Amino acid sequence: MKVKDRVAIITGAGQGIGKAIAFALAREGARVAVTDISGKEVDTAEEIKAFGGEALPLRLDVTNYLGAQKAAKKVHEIFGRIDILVNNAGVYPFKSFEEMEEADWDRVIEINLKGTFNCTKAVLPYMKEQRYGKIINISSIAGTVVGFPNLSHYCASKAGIVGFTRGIALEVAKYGICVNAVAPGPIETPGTLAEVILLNHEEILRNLAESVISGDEEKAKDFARKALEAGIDPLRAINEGLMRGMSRVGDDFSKLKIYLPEVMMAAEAMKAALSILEPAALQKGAGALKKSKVVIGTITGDIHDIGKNIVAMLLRANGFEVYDLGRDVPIDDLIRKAEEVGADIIAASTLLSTSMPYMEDLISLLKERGLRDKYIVMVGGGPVTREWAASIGADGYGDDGEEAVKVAKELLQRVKGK
Ligand code: B12
Repeated sequence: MKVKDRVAIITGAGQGIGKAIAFALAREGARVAVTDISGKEVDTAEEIKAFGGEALPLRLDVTNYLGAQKAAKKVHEIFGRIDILVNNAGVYPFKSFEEMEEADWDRVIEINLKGTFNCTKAVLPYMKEQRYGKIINISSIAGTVVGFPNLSHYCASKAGIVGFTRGIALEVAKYGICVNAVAPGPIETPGTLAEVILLNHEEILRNLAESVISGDEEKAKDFARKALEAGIDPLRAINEGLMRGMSRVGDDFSKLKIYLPEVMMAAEAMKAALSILEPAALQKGAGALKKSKVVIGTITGDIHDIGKNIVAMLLRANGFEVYDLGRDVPIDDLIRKAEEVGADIIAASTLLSTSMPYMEDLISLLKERGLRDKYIVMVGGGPVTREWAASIGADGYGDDGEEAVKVAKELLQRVKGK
């Protein structure tokens, strides 16, 4: 199509596809009216003018029919005709159908579908009088070929555009007006990228949590990899993904909604994901601190080690040299290892109230052997509280892995001047 000196209106031309179309037409010599609701139409027009094109920026909310009429009138007054209309303005807010409110649905239909009606109606008298016009409606493969999850309103609007195009094309052909629709596939634009990134991150974190809840090791590994690929901080994947799932498992277990086998499966799934996230977390934090040594273990009688492993991992990620003795560790072993490696900190974890007294025993034994002042003792885990930790004379406590690291660093500086 030769477009030199033709006058084109492009809606939603502030960015993405609309902006690209405006540029393409202007490059071919068309005079373009670039409209948008965002204010970015001014930038588009400036950029077009900068390479010698002719552009008129117009603020337009396509859902407002009177506004569309005014815009068409202005374009006609300034350029003397309207040859081309590209109905491009559209939104695509990702939302599952279950979460979708009536207002979400209405907004997408109003902008994408009714906006197309409004602008077409507004330019028609001019095109009819000229007995010439090209109207191009931007549909999508989402309205013609495939469905997209979390975009049912968008799919409906784009399918509506196709139906509208087919109907009106037959009515106005007699005036020399040609109406068509194009249905692009996914195109990387600033708008789609922002939505996709947000959606991806949330989706990945949700899937990580779900993989733990359902005890699905393969899914856990798969989404741990996806989290890294999508650029999610591994610690965020652990805290906002895996831990969220594990806390739900804990709740369900205490309410007897699930039983031990399910908890074991959840634990395995969490470990599988951690095996992928841990190296990435370590890589990120490596070398952040001058070497200090920590001996850590889950104390006598307790085999819970997920929380302890996370604490150990975060300490490593922050530059500590960590000696992890595993689970169900006798207090004597903790002390012996600390002596052997010249540790700064002994860290004990437990999730069982029945194992908590061994933490107190650890401190008594250190005193008995005249070693109490040699080591910083930190305790933590489900039933352990700050108050209880203080009451047994521990030096530090942490609610979670991040606090454990923070407290370890503070204590090292305060007590050992490191
Ligand atoms: C997973 C799990 C298991 C798994 C453990 C797998 C594994 N390898 O760890 C399995 C299925 C094996 C298991 C077994 C049992 N479990 Co269990 N289990 C859980 C569950 C659901 C989640 C624990 C978990 O991993 N949480 C996630 C981690 C990341 O959190 P966290 O451990 O709290 O760690 C964080 C902080 O506490 C802190 N932290 C942890 N350690 C340390 C250390 C230091 C120094 C510091 C500073 C901080 C710190 O940082 C961590 C990271 O942010 C909890 C319920 C719950 N809501 O906690 C029950 C729970 C701990 N289990 C419980 C019980 C009773 C058992 C069994 C006795 C059941 C049975 N009848 O056999 C056995 C234990 C047998 C034994 N001898 O140890 C009870 C404990 C009750 C109590 N207070 O004593 C709980 C609370 C469930 C309940 N509501 O009844 N369990």
